[in-house]
Amino acid sequence: MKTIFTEKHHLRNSKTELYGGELVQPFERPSRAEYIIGRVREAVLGPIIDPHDFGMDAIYKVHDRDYVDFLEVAWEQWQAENFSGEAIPTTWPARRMSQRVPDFIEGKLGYYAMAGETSISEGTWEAAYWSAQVALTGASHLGSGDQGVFALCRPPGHHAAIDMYGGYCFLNNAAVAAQSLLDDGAKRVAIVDVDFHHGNGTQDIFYKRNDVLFASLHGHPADAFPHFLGYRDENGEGDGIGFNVNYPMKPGTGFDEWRSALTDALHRVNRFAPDALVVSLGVDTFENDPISFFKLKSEDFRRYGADIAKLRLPTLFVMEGGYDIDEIGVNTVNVLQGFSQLRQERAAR
Ligand code: Q9C
Ligand code: ZN
Repeated sequence: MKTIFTEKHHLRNSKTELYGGELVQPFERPSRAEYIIGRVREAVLGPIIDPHDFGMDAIYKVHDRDYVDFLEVAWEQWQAENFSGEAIPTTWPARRMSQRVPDFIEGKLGYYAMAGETSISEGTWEAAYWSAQVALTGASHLGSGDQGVFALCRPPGHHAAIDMYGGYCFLNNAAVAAQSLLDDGAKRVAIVDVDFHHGNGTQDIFYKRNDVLFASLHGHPADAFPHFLGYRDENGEGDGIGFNVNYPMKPGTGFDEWRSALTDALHRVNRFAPDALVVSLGVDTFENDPISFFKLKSEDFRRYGADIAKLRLPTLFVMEGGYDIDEIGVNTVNVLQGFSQLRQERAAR
């Protein structure tokens, strides 16, 4: 299996995350991708390929122009105010307040942020741009006949909505890739989000559409980030009714229960009969993840990788979260090996 990867992810190296009332070193840090690519090499998963630059068009297809414009200049505008730290929103357009876009950078940050933990820092836009190009390059390889491709995206994307960033995400890499598959001729694309957190951004982007089925397995919003989306009764709107499926689960959920939810999601994908599958691959479901509460073990990742392979769909894995740095490489590559090995066994018969 090919891995798409670039060292440009290092451009995202924020020094601060607002966590527990303190500014801490971000959980979403460059070493995450280093451990993953290290394990890809060690396990000899396959060739490692640089992203192609597909430009901005694919990004504008899933994000609003004014939002992308804001991301491109946010750090510059923040610096122009001579603030000493990184850019963090402090005020939001909450209930019964105006939804007009302010001019001043502090107002813009609040307008475009869905959460406050994620600081914007130097290089953030460039890293987010290349992360989206990694996903697009992965999609282009699926288009030319590969059965499974790994887009090692960083920063992650699934919390990024049509016009909002947060949860360590700026551009929705999985959504950008899914849309590009449709634009290249796919009639239907399914996205299965196995990150511990609800893929609120991906849900937002495709909520009114029936050409993308979105299914997300995640910590129940009553207990887990992003807190305000991801309930079971969110099934889509308009043409999209029936094409959004959420599986919220309680603290302490182990592999058996999680896998039943995945089995149900994969059945729905099968009935949807898509031309391709995008997996939002977060490994923060791991039992030792520092910010999550599911109990998957390293071997479980291999088992569910094989479950996904049984769909026999061209599959693009897009990296999302996972914060137990020590095991992030093993857990991620276990999914990919579980997928590839089952595919190869079936192909050999
Ligand atoms: N008490 C991704 O996995 N804050 N984003 C969590 C926990 C935000 C996670 C706080 C977590 C965002 C891509
Ligand atoms: Zn996550």
